[in-house]
Amino acid sequence: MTIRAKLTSLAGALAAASITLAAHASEDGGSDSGWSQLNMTRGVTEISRKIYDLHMEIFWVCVVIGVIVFGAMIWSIVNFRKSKGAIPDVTLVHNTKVEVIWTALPVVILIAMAVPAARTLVEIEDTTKTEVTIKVTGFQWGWQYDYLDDGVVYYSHLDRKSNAARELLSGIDPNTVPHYLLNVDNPLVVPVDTKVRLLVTGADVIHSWWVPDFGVKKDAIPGFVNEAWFRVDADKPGLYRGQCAELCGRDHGFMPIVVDARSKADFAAWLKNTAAEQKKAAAAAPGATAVAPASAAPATAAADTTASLAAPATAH
Ligand SMILES: [Cu+2]
Repeated sequence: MTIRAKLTSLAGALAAASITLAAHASEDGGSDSGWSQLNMTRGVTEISRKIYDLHMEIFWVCVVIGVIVFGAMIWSIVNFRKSKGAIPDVTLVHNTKVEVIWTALPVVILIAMAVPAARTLVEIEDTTKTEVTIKVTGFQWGWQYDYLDDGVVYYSHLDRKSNAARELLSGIDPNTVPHYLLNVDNPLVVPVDTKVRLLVTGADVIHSWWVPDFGVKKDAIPGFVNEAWFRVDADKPGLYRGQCAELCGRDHGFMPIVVDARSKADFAAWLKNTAAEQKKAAAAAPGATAVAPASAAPATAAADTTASLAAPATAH
């Protein structure tokens, strides 16, 4: 086969493949399947959309540059090849005019990209005027959410069904588990249309709190408090999912994040109820916080330990 014939058949195969893919994409249509899954999500916050738009802007700048540069290269290679009798043109070597153009043009392009990028970055970092503050602590392996102003604290772990199915030789088909490895027992509850600030830290190693729909990915580093914020669109309450995005040890893949965005009224009611429940539980079992260390005590303290362990159970 000649090179030309090979290239023709390769081009034909590529065209066929892209037509098939395009057909699939139009079949899927939806925003979270097909081609769109290859791209960033537009998300449900103003910032996530700004990040998306910025990403697309820069993407198209790169596409245009790529097409022009590779187009010029391929065109020159094909049209000025030796077999066509091309003779090297040495006038472009150290041509001041050309050098000025190919230095100035990239500078202009870079500045044009830096301006919108910096604007979005400044907005991402602006944690002023927040209405709800939640401390998020990553640990091996799960998350703790602490509503600093309301005294509500709880842990969020991988849900029981996923946890059972993921065990080696569990015999459970993961396809039968809804949202396998992406469900938690206690989601983070937040109000919509409210500027929620997260104070993100780590208890043991570095984790990263990542919810793509909010455009938030923040490292949870022991000894540091990182800030992030989001405001979910008023008309977009619902469940949003994410994962730990920093390899943090054996069960890194088993500490998903679920955010339950509720209407302001629902959130206020939930917060009030949960605060009251936690207060009641704490009052019923004043030694509850001592349970963990006590259970590790030597056998002589066994009777005492059993008593304090039993207390929180009766509270429910
Ligand atoms: Cu982690």
